[in-house]
Amino acid sequence: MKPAVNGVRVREDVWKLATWDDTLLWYARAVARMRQLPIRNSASWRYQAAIHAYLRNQDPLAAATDSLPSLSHRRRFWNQCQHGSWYFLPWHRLYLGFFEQIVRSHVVALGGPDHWALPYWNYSDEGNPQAKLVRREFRDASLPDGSPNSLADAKRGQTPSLSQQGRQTGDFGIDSSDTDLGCLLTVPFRTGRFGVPSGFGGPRTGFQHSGGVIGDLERVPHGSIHVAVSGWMGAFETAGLDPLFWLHHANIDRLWEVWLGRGSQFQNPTDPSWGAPSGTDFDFHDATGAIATHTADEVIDTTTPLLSYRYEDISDPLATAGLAEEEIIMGTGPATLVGASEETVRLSSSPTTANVQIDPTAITENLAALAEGEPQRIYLNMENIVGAGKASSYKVFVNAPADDPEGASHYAGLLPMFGLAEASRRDDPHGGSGLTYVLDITDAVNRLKQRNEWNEENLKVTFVPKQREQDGEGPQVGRISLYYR
Ligand SMILES: [Cu+2]
Repeated sequence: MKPAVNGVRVREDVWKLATWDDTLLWYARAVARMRQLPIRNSASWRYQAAIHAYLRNQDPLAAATDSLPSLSHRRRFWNQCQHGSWYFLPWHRLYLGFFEQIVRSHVVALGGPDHWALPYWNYSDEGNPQAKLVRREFRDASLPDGSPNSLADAKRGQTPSLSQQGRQTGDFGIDSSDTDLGCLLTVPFRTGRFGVPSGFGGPRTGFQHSGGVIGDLERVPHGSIHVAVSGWMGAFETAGLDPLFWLHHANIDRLWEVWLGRGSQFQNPTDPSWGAPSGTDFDFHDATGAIATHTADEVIDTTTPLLSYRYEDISDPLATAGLAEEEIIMGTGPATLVGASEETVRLSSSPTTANVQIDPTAITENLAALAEGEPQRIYLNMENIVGAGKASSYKVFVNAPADDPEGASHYAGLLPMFGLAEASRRDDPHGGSGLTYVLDITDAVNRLKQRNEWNEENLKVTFVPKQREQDGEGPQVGRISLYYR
């Protein structure tokens, strides 16, 4: 555990800690204490998870003796997590900040150090061959002193075999499609236009649980890691019950700092409804149980007394890979719909292919409307995806031949279905419009053109499930559309 400097604590890379470092040992002790507190207590483990989402009939820790807070209290403080929204990053930053403060108060009450800070899990670290594994401190049945290990007390794994393998080796099947940062760090915070990717931080929305177009960071690695770890991590209402959730989100929060640090062109929204004291209020409880209300503009600097942390490492992974490109790659011209699927598409546990008719005239018209020298970019939209059941991830391929549905040169991106059931429930605070994803497929299309595998009038889209053992019906994609800009 690194010391605090001027009251600013250090969130450390979990893979750089020694086995059962104090950071992990005190986390385990505090979680065990929090698990003992009743769900009504805002400093309890279950209350903290319920802030993200809570469904009584999905609560794996529900007990007949539970006494829930009042309905009005739950409406204000529970089911608050922000997804498909430009509030995704600031809301989760505050959520983690107060969680960290609460854990620390338990650590101190148990006799531990008051510079305890949440570690982060950098599964995208190319320099660490173990980066994608879950550390043994989250799997061991007991602490070094023999007492039960609360960090291992969670349900994980996409399938029974992955669950068992993961428990033994830490390998839950996370691969580079889940952790690849791709062009994530080269996109602007948001673009706010239909048909184009919603940017690094998510689209402009009101305060909302889910429903908007999923931002690039929220898709991969955020959603993909939720789905890959699966179990409690695989659904909004149980995610916060897994001690790993908080290390995952610390890394997502860290990537925000990495992105901002890449250059002055990487900027947070300046819109007052996002970044001003008059912006949307987020309500939490601090470690004393007092109500704490804050806005996005208060969390931009993590070193102020409100948050008082910094990350051990926010170096630019693109610079390390010799790929420092300072260009922001989304254009500003008009987005043009050039084609859409005729019917809904039902995904399943085997590859599914759908066709999108393209209107070549619309592509030419879009090109003419672009500014001189502005490159035309191509966006594949998967709109209003709905479904129930366990979330899985689908790999998307364009114009893949039937005998090689997963050829690397046809790969367009990953669709993690994290939040699918939540976004599909009409009777829920989560919406009913489903998930909408947008992939930038410009590079994939250019590769196809070079190999003469591009068809001006038809696009073939193939969805390959990452986990084949899933059962039941897969999600339904409302419409697949193609936009040029
Ligand atoms: Cu999350």
